Amino acid sequence: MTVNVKKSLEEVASNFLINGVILSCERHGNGNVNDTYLITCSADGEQDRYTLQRINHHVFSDPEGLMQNFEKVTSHLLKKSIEQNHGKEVLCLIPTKKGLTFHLDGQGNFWRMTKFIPGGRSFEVPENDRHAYEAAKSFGSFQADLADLDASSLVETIPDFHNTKKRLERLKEICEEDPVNRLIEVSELADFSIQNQKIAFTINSSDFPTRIVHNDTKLNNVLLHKSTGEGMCVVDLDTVMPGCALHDFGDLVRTAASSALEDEVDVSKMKFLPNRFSAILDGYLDGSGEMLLKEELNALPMAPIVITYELGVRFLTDFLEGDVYFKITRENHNKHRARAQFALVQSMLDSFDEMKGILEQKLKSTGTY
Ligand code: GN1
Ligand code: MG
Repeated sequence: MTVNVKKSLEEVASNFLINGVILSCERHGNGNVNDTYLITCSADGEQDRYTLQRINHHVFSDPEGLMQNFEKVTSHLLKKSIEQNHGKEVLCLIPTKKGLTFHLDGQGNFWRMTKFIPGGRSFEVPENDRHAYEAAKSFGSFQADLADLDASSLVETIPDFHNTKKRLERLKEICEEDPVNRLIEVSELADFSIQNQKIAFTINSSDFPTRIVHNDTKLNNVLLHKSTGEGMCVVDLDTVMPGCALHDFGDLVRTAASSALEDEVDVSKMKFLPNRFSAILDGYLDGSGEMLLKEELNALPMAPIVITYELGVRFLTDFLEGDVYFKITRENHNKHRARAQFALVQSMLDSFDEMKGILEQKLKSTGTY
């Protein structure tokens, strides 16, 4: 980070109600959309840390609505945490000196700050089944805790976010246009998406209850305790809005029950891990309690296939558009991501009967069927 960038970040940070002198400012996390920084301050001989984020307003067109959601959701979660005394952390917003939840800088960028949560760590891959279980339990109880918040009070921060059919339509359009002449490089991936297009029609949100869900439940969007592995805090709340519980379950399976990272170049390494799926299922069912209806439970094995296919379609679309949405850190990054996702879809399809069997066994043993 250059001295000038550091200076301008310190200038942004100084608009928030923080104590003391800013000691350092570093890039933080691996988000593909927003920019995140860790700010360390010194006050009265102690060090305080904060997370500063620039909201990507090209992706989130209504940052003010988004911040209203953020406030409503975190206040509700905090109330639940106090009532239930469950000891889980909730993201805590630091207001600006003007008393607002965000700071708008001179270039039209929206910034927010939260207290840094010490002791937590985010993982790209679970180190063991316990991590997978704990992450799933955290997302399950996140949904359950929000079940009594009025969904209609939240803004839809990205319309049609998990409308897989629309995502596929967009891919088809961009294949027709091929604006940066890249289709020739990914024709096999485009073929895969068409040959498997029925996946996009299997889970329609309108066939399931509308719930407040997270919508971006990658493993790295939950903090686990760095030594015990216990779920500590669900983070990255920008897409929390009315939606379908199945997408949250599916996206966690996509990222936590695969043998390689979502952008793995060597696709022979990309395999679905049924044991991890089983641990995620246990955690999710324990966390969400009695909340899920029978039709939601029955669709759980299909959900990871849908969301992994959807991500493959989104990455491929972005590659064909010229890398305009997801941050890339290397050439062909979105192509590699799409290829890895479709390899994972294939591996999940091969294991679909096994997934259904695992679910059936669990529901039988808990007397749910
Ligand atoms: C983005 O920013 P991050 O990494 O938490 C994206 C998700 C994708 C994910 C894929 C708002 O999430 O939908 O699943 O990348 N977020 C948005 O890595 O599009
Ligand atoms: Mg994130």
